Amino acid sequence: MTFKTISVIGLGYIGLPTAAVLASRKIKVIGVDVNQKAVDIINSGQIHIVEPDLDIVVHAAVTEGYLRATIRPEPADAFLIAVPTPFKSGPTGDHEPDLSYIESASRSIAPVLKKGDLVILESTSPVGATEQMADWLAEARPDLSFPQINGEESDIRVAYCPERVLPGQVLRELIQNDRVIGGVTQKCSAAAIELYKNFVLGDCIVTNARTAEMCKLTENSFRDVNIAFANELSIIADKLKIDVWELIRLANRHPRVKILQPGPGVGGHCIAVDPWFIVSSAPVESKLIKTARAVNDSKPSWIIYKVDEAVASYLKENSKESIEGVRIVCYGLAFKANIDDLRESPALEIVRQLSSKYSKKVYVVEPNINVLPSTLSSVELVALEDAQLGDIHVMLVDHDEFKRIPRPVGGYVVDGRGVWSAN
Ligand code: SAJ
Repeated sequence: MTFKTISVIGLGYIGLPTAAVLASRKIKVIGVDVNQKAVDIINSGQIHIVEPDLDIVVHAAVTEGYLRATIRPEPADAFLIAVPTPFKSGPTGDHEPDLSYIESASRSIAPVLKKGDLVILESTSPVGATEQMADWLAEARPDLSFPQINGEESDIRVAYCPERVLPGQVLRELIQNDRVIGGVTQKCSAAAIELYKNFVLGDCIVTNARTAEMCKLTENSFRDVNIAFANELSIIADKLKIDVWELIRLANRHPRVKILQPGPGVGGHCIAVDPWFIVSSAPVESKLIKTARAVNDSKPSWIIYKVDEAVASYLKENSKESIEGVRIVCYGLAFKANIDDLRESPALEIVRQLSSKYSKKVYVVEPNINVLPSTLSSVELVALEDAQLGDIHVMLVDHDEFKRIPRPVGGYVVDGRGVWSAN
């Protein structure tokens, strides 16, 4: 089976790099997105998201004629679905996965499906989503046979293959990471392997769709639980007057201990979301996973509490100062180091809350952005060189630029990332 034309549905942080990499292998790629603006930007050879080097690959793919974007699905030999799976909104939707984007993507490709086509779901999904997607396709196309009903002899092949790339390193990891391939049948897996082998240098390991879905959720939950351990440890260490960064460095000298780094909370659109998909499928059984979420979600409030403590100490020491005069400088807004992505960023939330508490006296240094989001209207964006004006210094993101500056002298420090840890 050769794939002459591959369609990627959803041209976001995963879909666009995947489409561009496939096109760079001289395969005709049709990218589909409901956002006309994104489609126009891509067709002009540019990109609407931030990811190192992606602009170069997309520009080459579009100008060489291998990648084209559209809002309406067209016939292809394979369809790769990479659309969001957010939480349901509304009072009953708390932390329940919303599969409506997958449903509408499936229903939009159904009319152009033909015998022999492969459909792969890449979106992070709760267990059972691939079977559900295959059912939506079958419902829309009763004239075609599908593997969940007709097994190996089906007209259409269906598989789940989660993306596992790290934002900031997407192009490298897309090619080098191993892929877990969960076909609905073995022939479905074999077809999916053939597709990925066009650009994946890592191993393609076969399992069933449910295990592949759970594998992706497990990876991100593993990280969340381990970060929660580090975050809890940081609060315990603070209470016991121990430097948690030194403590972790020492404990990690043990050959079988590898503690992650505490921070101001867990941000981004994956690690703070995906564990809930396990919890919603097995709420009674997922005790540890649920607790880890609570620990990580509570960390921003703890940082704010530490800032309040620092402000109180500062005012005690400087009795002539008033609370209105205290200047708080926050370092970083992004959800992690060396990126400009503010989505679900704990740093952003901390700065927002501090600015409503200590109005007009909160400053932020964020070398990766030029304009502050509208939620921070009373916050001032300042250059790193101006940061010394602060009375309280709050380290929120370990950007490389911040690692190069010494711990501020004469001010109070709340170091949420261990950048200024003594050892
Ligand atoms: N964080 C810590 N301490 C750490 C590591 C991370 O506080 O020791 C924080 C970060 O600051 C950030 C959050 O966790 O706020 C998430 O950052 P991350 O680098 O752990 O992960 P993401 O969200 O950028 O990407 C993750 C990756 N998953 C794993 O490493 C298991 C990536 O491989 C996935 O493809 C991605 O989620 C995804 O799309 O699901």
